[in-house]
Amino acid sequence: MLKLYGCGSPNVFKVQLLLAELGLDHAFEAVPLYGDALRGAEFRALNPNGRLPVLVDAERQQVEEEQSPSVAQAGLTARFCR
Ligand SMILES: N[C@@H](CCC(=O)N[C@@H](CS)C(=O)NCC(=O)O)C(=O)O
Repeated sequence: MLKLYGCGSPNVFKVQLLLAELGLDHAFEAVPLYGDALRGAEFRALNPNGRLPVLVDAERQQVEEEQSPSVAQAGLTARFCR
């Protein structure tokens, strides 16, 4: 199961759009862009850069995306577009 951590930003929206285009079910967890959430240990364990979006694949137990929508696009299309 994919889980996207995001906020209402264009970078997050690009990943949401890609997931929709690929027809991939995913959970979404809203993370406040401002405040301490991105600096907390729990979030830093997901993404040491402390930035959104983050896409986690629970089955693979790894963070798929933590840098840019283009990285996410490359990773997701490589895995799911066959
Ligand atoms: N290179 C990343 C940048 C991600 C990014 O800057 N995310 C913003 C939200 S759109 C963020 O998390 N900002 C919080 C911060 O910089 O503290 C991408 O293109 O997705």
